[in-house]
Amino acid sequence: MKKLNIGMIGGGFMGKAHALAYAGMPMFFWPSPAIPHRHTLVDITDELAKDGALRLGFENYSSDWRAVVENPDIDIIDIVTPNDSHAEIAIAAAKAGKHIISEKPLARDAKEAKTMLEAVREAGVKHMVAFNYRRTPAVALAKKYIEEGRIGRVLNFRGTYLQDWSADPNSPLSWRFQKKIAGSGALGDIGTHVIDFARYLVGEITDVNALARTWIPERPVQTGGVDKLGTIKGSEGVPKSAVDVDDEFTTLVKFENGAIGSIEATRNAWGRNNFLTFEIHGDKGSICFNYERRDELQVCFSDDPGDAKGFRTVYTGPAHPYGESLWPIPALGIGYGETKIIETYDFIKSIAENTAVSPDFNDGFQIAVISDAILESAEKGAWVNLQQNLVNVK
Ligand code: NAI
Ligand code: SOE
Repeated sequence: MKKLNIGMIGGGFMGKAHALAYAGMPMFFWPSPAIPHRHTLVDITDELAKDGALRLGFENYSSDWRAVVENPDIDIIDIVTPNDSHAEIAIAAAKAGKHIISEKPLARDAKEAKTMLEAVREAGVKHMVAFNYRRTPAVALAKKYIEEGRIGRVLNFRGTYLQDWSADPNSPLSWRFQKKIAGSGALGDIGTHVIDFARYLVGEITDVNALARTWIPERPVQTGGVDKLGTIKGSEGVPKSAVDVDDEFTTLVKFENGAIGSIEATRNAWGRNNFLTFEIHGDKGSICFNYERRDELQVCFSDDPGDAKGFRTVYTGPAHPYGESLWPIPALGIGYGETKIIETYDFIKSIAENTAVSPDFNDGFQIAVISDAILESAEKGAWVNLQQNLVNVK
């Protein structure tokens, strides 16, 4: 069976998730299209890289991503670093002829994302952007129902991503609160997952009208280290520095197919953890999803008998997308790890079988264009048309 050597750049939160997926993928998807081999782990120092390689099961380690990108033994470069290094690593990897999976958001803005898209297109390598939530079986099932016409013509999409890990003003100023590293705040970090849902399930977005706010204008400085997502204690008394990204945004959206809707995201919503949801209304039914109950899809069809009309729960299992390869009966429980395992399977398969995979860097670029338009709209207090923004990204 073909082996594909992985060079993974970054050994933090997503490093763990992707390493788990490389190890677990063949256990679920067998026979596998190819076996991902954890070849080299890169981090910013030899010490961190060595520790990461041991922890995440990589054969080698390095603190020099350029050398790993140039290594002829490496087939795939996996980018799991903060957002400011995605473009430089991806462009070098494409030039070296490596297939690339990059974490989301693809880049800090559309201009940067476009350079990455151009590089992978020119190199003819496979490319994927890691919007893994669309690989939750219940989300893929929603897509199937929509494509089969089960809810008819889609009229409305309401999507949210609400978290509370940054609601405490003492939660530190990690890279996620710095524009030069993250590009944007809640928008790029979590809002982009909802934008991915909207495009995947409904279609292209043409116009946005947004509001954005930074609720906590300064935070205690975090010196180095991975982003602990608000869990570093004892920040009281530590010097503070300015936050220059959004804490929250909300936008109205218009879709190319005539549907309308709204998208919102915040990391300051006390009581919400990973409240990634959508509710979609069609002219023949409705679908509802909440990632915090990710085995479940709520459905209501207009031809349900009158005395039984209302939302009912479909528990995903072997009868549903990806289900046969996962667990033998419904509702045993899909976790975050499984979404990454499915993502890895689809990416490895696209390389082994030379087929297209999505979401790819073009999707990542389109999402960056929409994100830029949301910030522009919030700034201007007016509708922004996406076509105009696509034209402007030269
Ligand atoms: P993190 O802060 O936990 O880890 C980042 C790691 O990259 C650290 O080990 C750091 O030392 C290393 N690093 C930074 N610059 C580097 C460089 N130039 N070369 C080598 N290593 C470098 O960050 P996290 O949470 O893992 O985020 C990484 C990326 O994954 C971000 O783009 C983020 O938006 C995305 N992400 C995606 C998620 C999803 O659900 N798809 C979930 C969490 C993060
Ligand atoms: C923090 O908001 C975070 O880790 C995001 O970066 C991820 O994309 C999201 O899936 C979970 O929360």
